Amino acid sequence: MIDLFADTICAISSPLGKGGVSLIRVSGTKAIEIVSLIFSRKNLGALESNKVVYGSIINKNTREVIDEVLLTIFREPKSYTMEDVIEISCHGGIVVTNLVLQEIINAGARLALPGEFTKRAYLNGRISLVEAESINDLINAKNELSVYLSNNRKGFVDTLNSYYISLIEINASLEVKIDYPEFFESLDSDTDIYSIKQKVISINEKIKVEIKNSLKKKIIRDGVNCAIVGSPNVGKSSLLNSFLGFNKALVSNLPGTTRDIVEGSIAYKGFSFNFFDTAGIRNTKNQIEELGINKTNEMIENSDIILFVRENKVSKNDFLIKNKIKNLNYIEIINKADLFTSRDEKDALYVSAINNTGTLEILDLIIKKANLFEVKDKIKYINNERVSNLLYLIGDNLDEIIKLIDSNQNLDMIILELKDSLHKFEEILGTNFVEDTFSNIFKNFCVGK
Ligand SMILES: Nc1nc2c(ncn2[C@@H]2O[C@H](COP(=O)(O)OP(=O)(O)OP(=O)(O)O)[C@@H](O)[C@H]2O)c(=O)[nH]1
Ligand SMILES: [Mg+2]
Repeated sequence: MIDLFADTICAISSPLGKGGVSLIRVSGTKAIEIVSLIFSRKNLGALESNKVVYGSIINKNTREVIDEVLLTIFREPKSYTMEDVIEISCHGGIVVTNLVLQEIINAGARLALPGEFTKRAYLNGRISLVEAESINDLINAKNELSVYLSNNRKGFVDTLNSYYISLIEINASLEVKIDYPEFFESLDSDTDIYSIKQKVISINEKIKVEIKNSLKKKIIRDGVNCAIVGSPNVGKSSLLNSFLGFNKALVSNLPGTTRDIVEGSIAYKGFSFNFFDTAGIRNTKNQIEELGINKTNEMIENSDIILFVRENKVSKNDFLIKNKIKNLNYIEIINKADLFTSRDEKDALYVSAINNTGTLEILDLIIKKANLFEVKDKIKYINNERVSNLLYLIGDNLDEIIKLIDSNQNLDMIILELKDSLHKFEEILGTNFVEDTFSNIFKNFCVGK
C-alpha cells in the first residue's frame, strides 16, 4: 500500500447525542502507536487484528481513567481505509465521547475532515469514486429502496467501464489508421470507419437511455415532488398537515392564509413523497399574497405531480386553475367530504383533510401516476447529478463524433473529440484526478465516514 498520508486521523463515526455507545475511528500509519499512549492495556501492537478487546482510555500524562471501552484493531490493508484502523466503542454521552476523542488528538492524531476515511479508502485503491459516492448516498438514503440502489452501484461502475474500454479500443484503432494508413487498409471490416461509427452509435444510444432514466430515477432517490394547489380556503394546508400527521402549516378559515411554500416529506410503501403546500391561487391586490401566488406558479412548473384541491362546488377560480394545469400530471381532490354525501365525480378523489380520510388513496394514486413501481423495477442503481452531467457531456461528444464521421472529417478531429469523452469517463470513474470534483464529493460526507 502506498503511504499517501502522513497524518493519522480520528473522528466520532456515530451520531453525536445521548446513546448507549459511541464509535470513534482512528486511521493512519501511527494509529497503533498513538492509541498505545492512551490505552490501559500494555503492548497494544501485539494484539490480534479484528478482535475486540476490553480496556480503558486514560489521560496520557496523569494516567487518570476517562472511559472503559471496547477496542478493535484492523491492520492494513484489511481495513476500511487500507491503513491501520482502530475503532473504539466508548460510552455514548456527548461529554465522554468528546473527552476520549480529545485524548486521541492530544496523543498525536488529527481530527478528520468530512469524508476523509472514505477518501483514503478511494485513494488507497480499495473502492472506486462511484462506490465512494454510493456510501454517502447510503448514509443519506431517505427510503429503503435508495439503500438497495446505493448498494448496487458497483454493477453500474462495471457497465461504465465497459463503455470506456470500447471507446479506448476505438481510439486505438483510429490512431493506428493515422500512423499506419497502409496497414489499416489491409485490416478487416472491424476497423473500418463505418463499423467504428456503428460502435459509437451503439454506446451513444445506451448512454442516452441512461441519461433519460436518471431523470426518472431521481424520483426514487429524492422523492416524488407533489405541489398542493387550488383556490384559497379549500383545505390545502389541512391536507399537508394530514399527510404529515402534525400541524406544520397554519390553517384558518380566512382565505389567503398561506403565503410562503410550506414543505414536508413522508415515506410510504418504500417511496418518499415531498409535499409543497402553496398559496391559494386567485386574483388579488395584496402584494404579499401575489408574491406567494407567483411562487405557487413556479412550484406548478417544477413538480412531478400536482394535487389540485377544491371543494365540492366548482368555483370559476377552480375552473381557471384546472385549465392552467390540464396538460400536466395532476390529481383532482375534492376536500371537505365530511360535509356532503354525493360522490359523483369518478375522476376525482373525495377526501376529508380534517378527518384524515382519503389520504392513503391519494398516495396510491401518486404512486400510479408517477409510475413509481415501474421505475423501481427497471432500475438497478441511481447515478447522482455529477455522474449524470458528465454522461450528458459524453453524449454530446459522441453526437459530434458521429457528425464528423458522416461529413468525412479529418481523423484528428474525431480523435480529439474521443479523447475528450475518455477524460470525462475517467472523471466519473475517478481515475482522472480533478481536484474540484474530488473536494466537492467528499465535503458532502459527514465527519467520521
Ligand atoms: N369540514 C372541513 N373543513 C376543512 C377541511 N379541510 C380544511 N377545512 C377547513 O377549511 C378552512 C381552510 O383550511 P386551510 O387548510 O387553511 O385552507 P387552504 O387551502 O390552505 O387556504 P389558503 O392557505 O388560504 O389558500 C379551515 O377553516 C379548515 O379547518 C375538511 O376536510 N373538512
Ligand atoms: Mg393554506
